[in-house]
Amino acid sequence: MRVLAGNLLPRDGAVYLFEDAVGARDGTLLLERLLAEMDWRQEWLQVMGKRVAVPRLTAWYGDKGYRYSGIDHRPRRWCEPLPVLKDIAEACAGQVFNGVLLNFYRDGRDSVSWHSDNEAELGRHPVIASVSLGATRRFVLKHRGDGARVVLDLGHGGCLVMAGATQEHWVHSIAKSRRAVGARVNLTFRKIVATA
Ligand SMILES: O=C(O)CCC(=O)C(=O)O
Repeated sequence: MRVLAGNLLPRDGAVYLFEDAVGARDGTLLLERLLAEMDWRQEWLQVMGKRVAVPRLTAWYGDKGYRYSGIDHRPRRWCEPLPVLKDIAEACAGQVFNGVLLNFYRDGRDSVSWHSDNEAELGRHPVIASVSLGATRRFVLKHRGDGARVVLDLGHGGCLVMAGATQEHWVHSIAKSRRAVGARVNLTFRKIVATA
């Protein structure tokens, strides 16, 4: 596996990108299965008193429930083809995970707004491995203090690992795109250490 240039953050955390963690052909087959077989949900948020659709579909599989962005994800049991992707994520991250949040970006109108993965259930300084399949999308990390940015294009088969103090000091997002962008599935493997 090729890791892109060591730690990609200048300070206050560690981010590594394994560009070819999943082979291109395997990745395409896995993507088709995930699109067809995962329990994709449209979640809703309350924003200033209004009910707003989360701009992507999501699914949560794991040993425990998970509260994310104010939404309670009931645990769904691990099922095919998740274990092979979990093995890859664990090999990249060097740690075991017990849950995965899947995001399905249907096209360029789907996105994820600025946030960090700093829920209490993940403990202090969580390691998160994020596998991307399908269309390339631009992932931006922004430092909470001085606004410094690190821009990464996450392509098919890549695995991004965020570790150390990354979630404490940096937020991340994927903006909407006006370009024609195909489907992308992202799997963020997490380790729930405590139930909230
Ligand atoms: O789609 C991605 O690469 C990022 C997903 C993400 O930020 C999250 O699930 O917390």
